[in-house]
Amino acid sequence: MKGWIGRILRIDLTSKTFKAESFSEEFAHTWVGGRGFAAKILYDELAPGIDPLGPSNKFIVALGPLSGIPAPNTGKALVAAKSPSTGGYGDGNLGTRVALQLRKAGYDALIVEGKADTPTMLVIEDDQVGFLPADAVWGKGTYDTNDWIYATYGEGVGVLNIGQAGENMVRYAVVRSLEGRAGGRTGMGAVMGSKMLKAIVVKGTKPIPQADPEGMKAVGLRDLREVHRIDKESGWSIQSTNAVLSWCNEVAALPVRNFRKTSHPDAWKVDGERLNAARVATYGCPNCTMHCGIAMHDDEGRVSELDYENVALLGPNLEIFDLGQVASLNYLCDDYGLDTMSTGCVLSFYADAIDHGDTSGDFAFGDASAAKVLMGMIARREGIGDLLANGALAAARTFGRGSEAYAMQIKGLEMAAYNCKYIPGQALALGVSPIGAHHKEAWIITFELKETSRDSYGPEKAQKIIDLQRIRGGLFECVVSCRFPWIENGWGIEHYPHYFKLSTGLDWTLDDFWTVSDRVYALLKLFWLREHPQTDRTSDFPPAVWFDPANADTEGPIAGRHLDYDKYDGLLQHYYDLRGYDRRGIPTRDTLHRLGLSAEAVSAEEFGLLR
Ligand code: PTT
Ligand code: SF4
Repeated sequence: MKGWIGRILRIDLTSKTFKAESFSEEFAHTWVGGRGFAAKILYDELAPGIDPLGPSNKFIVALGPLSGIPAPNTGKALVAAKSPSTGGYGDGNLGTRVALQLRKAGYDALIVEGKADTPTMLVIEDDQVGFLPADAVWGKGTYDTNDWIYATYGEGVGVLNIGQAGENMVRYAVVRSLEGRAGGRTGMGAVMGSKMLKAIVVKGTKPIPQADPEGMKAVGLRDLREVHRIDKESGWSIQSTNAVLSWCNEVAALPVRNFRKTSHPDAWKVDGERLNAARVATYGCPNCTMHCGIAMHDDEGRVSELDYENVALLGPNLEIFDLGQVASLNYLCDDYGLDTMSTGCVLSFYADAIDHGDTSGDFAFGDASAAKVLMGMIARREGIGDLLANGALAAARTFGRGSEAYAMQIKGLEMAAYNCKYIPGQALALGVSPIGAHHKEAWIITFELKETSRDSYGPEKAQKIIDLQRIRGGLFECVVSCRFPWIENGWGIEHYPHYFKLSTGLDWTLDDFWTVSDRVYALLKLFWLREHPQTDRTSDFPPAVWFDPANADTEGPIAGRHLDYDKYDGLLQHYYDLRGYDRRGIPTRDTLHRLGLSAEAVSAEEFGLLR
């Protein structure tokens, strides 16, 4: 087999044993890699109803046939498990040298099972796996942990690690990699923590088998240079992801004050121009020539790397417009290993609930000092932090009094930084994301506002979401490569089947990838249904507040407007029809058979899930 190594490393933390397992060509061709591998393994191997924070959950690092090869932006890895924040399948994609080192060690994926009885660090060096004590770094933040690992094993190793939030099983704890950023906003850091797994260190020395290594090198190096040239020409990396902040403010799509407002006159203070002006360093993932990570000094002089999502949800969403303070909140999230996005939404929900008298507490919008204290309490699960560590939905269910309506989450995962009060297509894209309210699956907002009408609930939006899901949540998450060259700099999607051919020798069309993508999405739906048998289409709805006339803007471009419940329901139905799902949003028997999921259909029948 070329392109894939054909081996998965399975590690049991309970018995401190490991083994390499082979997989078939058929498995590789059916699931490709990354999300495809992780979804299939978790669906097959996890018993329904297991506790995501118990020893029966499995933590997976999955790579794809493009991981680590010399093609643009291939230094990414997918981390996956049953999600402690949604109870469904969860994953995240982060830049890390592990993407290269694990493949060079001879594996396409890693499955970590069981639970260690003391804090543990896994050290994988080619065929060897060490189970080492992690006492020296347990209780420490991700920066100190990473420094300690680099000092011990050298700077070239791949590292995934967690901070105090992961150790204390905060349900939105991330996995960190200082060679990239943070991944697994669906609580993958908490899953590592539940296994007492502080870090994974990987070093490999073997070549990655490729069908045409010389061709790959020539094309890949040429394209790495070309992507760099295009990026310099477009100037995208000057402001990187935060370029979108001023646009969102302009078009009334910015989350402000727990998404109550859609713009703010002070938003310019935290926009891409200000971030670029404050830049003290530029970071990039391995194998990348776009280097989009902009870092600045926070108000305490620490270096903090900021993206749009982090700025919008820790800044305007909390009504904090001092970039140094936002950088400081971001730094703390990175160090504790908290997801910036969920943390921003949980804190804004808490401030809103106090404001509305639905709970009491000492926190208000605009109070950066109190936000910092609360973050520490969440990471350590102290006081009110223990409840907030379970996420906005759990807190709302405790506060009651109708506060669930403004807990900004879908399926239990807190909202991405797009205020869709009156953006039906993007609201649907977040609603039908299989992992909860993450923008990674479909970012339709620019198409919606620039190429169609904001007022439309037409099927063209449902189709566009599927088109984007196939590329973003399907192709990029399965071959495992960063999507930014394509999305931000227009690097043609047709390059990817070409890289795939050079790597695997297979002559696939984009349609072949769309089939794999549809298969993976259908399987994720079955996974969701198995864990939530009472599910209905309302699990694909955004929070009630977006439908509430009382919450409509009072001024600006969308004054008096809000989402229409029945029309949203109609748009959702277009999406189900196009995907071949039933009225509950579950793939029909015919769809499952068409996608080659007959075996999964049988098991779904056994669980009584199909109607
Ligand atoms: C991603 C989510 C994002 S998406 C951001 S900013 W973004 C936040 N970053 C965080 C952070 O930083 N620190 C922290 N403690 N928590 C954070 N939570 C948030 O996590 C990310 C880039 C970005 S920056 C994006 S959009 C693209 N995402 C990709 C993706 O999902 N798949 C893919 N094939 N390519 C992608 N390219 C881009 O990568 P999650 P990363 Mg992360 C400091 O993984 O769980 O999906 O959360 O991946 O290495 O951090 O790179 O405006
Ligand atoms: Fe990482 Fe940004 Fe490069 Fe993508 S474009 S690989 S997120 S540095």
